[in-house]
Amino acid sequence: MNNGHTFLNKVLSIIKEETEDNVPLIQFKHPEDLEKILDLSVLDGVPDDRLETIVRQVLQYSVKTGKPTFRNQLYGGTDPYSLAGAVIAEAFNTSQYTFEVAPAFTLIELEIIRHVLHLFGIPHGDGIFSPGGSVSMLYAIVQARFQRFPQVKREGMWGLPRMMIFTSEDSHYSVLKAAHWLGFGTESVRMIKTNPQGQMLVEELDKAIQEEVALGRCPLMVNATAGTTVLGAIDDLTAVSEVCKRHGVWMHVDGCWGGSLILSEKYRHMLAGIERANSISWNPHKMAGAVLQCSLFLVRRPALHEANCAAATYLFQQDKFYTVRYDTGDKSVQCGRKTDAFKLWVMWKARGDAGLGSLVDRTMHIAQHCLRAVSSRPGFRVVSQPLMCPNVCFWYIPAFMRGKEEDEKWWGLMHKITPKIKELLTLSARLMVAYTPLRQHKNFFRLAFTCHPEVTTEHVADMLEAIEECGEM
Ligand code: ABU
Repeated sequence: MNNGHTFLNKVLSIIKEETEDNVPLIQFKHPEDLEKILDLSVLDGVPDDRLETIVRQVLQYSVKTGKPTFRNQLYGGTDPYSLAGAVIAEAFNTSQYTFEVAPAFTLIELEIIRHVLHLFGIPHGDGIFSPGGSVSMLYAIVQARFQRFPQVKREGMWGLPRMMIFTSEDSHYSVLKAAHWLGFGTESVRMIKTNPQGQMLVEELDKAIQEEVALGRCPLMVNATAGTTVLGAIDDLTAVSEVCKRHGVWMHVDGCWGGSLILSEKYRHMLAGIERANSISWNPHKMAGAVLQCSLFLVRRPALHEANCAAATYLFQQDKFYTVRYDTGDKSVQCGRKTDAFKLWVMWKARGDAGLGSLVDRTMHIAQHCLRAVSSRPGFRVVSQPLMCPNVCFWYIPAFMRGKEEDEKWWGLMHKITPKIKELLTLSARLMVAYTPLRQHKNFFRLAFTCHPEVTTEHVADMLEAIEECGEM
């Protein structure tokens, strides 16, 4: 007989068994083949023992993102305390909109926001957990627009001047998506050139703003990046802030990736100038190892409620029996909202500032080690240095291509070889690593390191050896 509770009790042991050390990183199957293997149809119910077999199969073909060799994205190596928080948060299944349904979780979110605002140097601001960096980008633009044109909330964009957003060519694509979604149009985004390390050219930014003003347009927001997705570049935030101040433009810092450096006494100087921002986004689910999704949007001027509230009377009644300012949900664009702060709070509570800081230090140390190894190993060529975040980007040049003229044909081949090596690495389950072209650069690898205490320098050596071996097949 089926019993959901008995099934639930088994789940932790299933997860443990399916993520044992001897389980491969991935058993890759092409979608058409995987579709045939998995019993996906939900038309007819199945007995619990059959369900267990199917669930185990799902896990068998899922990527084990906690393994040191999962270096495919900017997350991986989940913090066990955060995972404990996530399990509890899911089990208690509540929404973060009102104090009455999430009393302790509400106070926890407020405490984390208070602490994080303090760390970023904007102690009088406000914040909200959002579903990810792209939604935080929407928040940033909405806040910038509301501060400049508060009537936009009632009247929309009718009658407003054409507003422009500035961001670097290496910045995250969420700027373009947000420009579309919010009615600016992607042509209202000015992409500013970067230097070879991936930092926005601040003189170009200044020039672009002046050009837009001369055209009668309204420069609304500059998005500076602290940790670009590929190279991990951190814009010169102080210089950007001066340009923003001179032109009266909102400064947002997309610190989704690099924002975690704020946890480290040794590396937080890399974020100098972030305390001048009007708004900041930070994803602890990336470098810091919190469970997805755990993402924060912070704003200097506490106008989140004013900008976003819709005052639904069935939910945010003003005559409740407790202090209604603890009903924080109307600051959000969401109605139902997960208790994501708890996943961060549990790990922070267990590790403290110092513990999280040393995890970041260790991560940067491993990345520096990897960069040195890549720089000195035959066949490897670094794309960009010095490191600002723990991203190590490089090409692997197979032996037969070395010492040849690096003309267009040569680079054309390099462009094809990098994804081929990735395919071999994935199929052999030795390493999952990202690759990408960037600006004039043909496809190269990005090894990004996150706060994963089990990743060692030996793992780094194994990863490079795996790339080498697959590159010579
Ligand atoms: N913001 C998305 C990052 C994607 C990646 O992990 O490369």
